[in-house]
Amino acid sequence: MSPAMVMNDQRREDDIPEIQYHKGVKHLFENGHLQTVPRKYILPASDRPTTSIDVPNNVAKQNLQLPIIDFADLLGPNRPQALQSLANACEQYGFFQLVNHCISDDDIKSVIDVIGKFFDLPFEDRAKYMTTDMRAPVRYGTSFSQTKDTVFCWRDFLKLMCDADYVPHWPSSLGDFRKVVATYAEETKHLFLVIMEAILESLGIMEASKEQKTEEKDNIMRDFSNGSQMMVANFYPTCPEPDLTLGMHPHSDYGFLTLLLQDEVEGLQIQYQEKWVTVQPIPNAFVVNIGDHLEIYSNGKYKSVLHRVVVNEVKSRVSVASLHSLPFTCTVRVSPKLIDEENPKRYMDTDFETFLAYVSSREPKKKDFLNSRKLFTCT
Ligand SMILES: O=C(O)CCC(=O)C(=O)O
Repeated sequence: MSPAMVMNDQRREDDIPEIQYHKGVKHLFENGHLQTVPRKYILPASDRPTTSIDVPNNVAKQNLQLPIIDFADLLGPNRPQALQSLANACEQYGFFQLVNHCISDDDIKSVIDVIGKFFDLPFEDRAKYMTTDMRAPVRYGTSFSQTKDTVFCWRDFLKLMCDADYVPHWPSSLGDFRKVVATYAEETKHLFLVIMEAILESLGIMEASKEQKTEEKDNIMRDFSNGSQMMVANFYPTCPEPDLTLGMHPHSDYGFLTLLLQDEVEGLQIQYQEKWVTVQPIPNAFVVNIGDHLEIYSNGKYKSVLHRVVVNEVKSRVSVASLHSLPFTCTVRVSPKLIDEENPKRYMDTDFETFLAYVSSREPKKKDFLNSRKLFTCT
């Protein structure tokens, strides 16, 4: 350890009572505790975002230009080419950026603003929504899994279940919060349904001609219409020593697709060709990624990809992820159309209860849950 590191370690604020960490990073920040990163957030050297050991090996210096899918092309005469680009993006990256969608810049600005206002509320007002109950319609919290993480993430979050029945539970003290977020939830659900239909077509679940509907496609699209949607708003405060910690640890998302809105501040990194690469924000575009459920449903053709969030010293960051899947009560299974002699069924059936039981029983790590559903080791 260098003399500078020893000095830094000596002045580290370690007399913070554990309970303070559970109030969130923003609260610590507001209470002036953050001249250095407290030990609670310091990752082992091998897991840090940049270390002198791993820079040449697994951290790419340049940002990654993800494939871009033009939403209008999915709906018009260019659909066949757009489907091909979509299939390539899903197979090669598990991520793409969606542009030219029908959500207005004003609606996007309003949702980022209103989420920012929530995080700006006095701690006591935010704290009303603090719970470790993963089924709560509204959940304010910190880190990734607050009850299980040994090292905390530099992130606070607000999770909202998005069924219309849940909206009356959402924060009410912020003027038009409910209206703005409910409108945004409906709009992202529409995007999800259009993209999901295109993905089914790209997988051969639905034939190229709209007239040739298949029963499987009709059933699953009906389930998606009634499906689960969870909104996760993330707030990453500025960090005095961003090389020691992460805003979010490497993870994959549990659902079929996640539609992520990020503000103009970089932070999202995805694993691509065994390197961590930064996703360059495009104003008002959605970063869309494959979740574990779609990896299962597609029998591993489209894979969920590990991603993480780095923080910085200069600017706080806000992102809003909209996670979509089947209804919480439905079983997720491999599509029978994607099983044959060459491609035997690779994943066990699963459901939301199994996922909750799994993540409640251990520290969530990387793609552990998905790996626990594999029937045999597959690439
Ligand atoms: O903030 C981001 O860019 C990513 C958020 C994320 O991965 C998540 O909410 O699961």
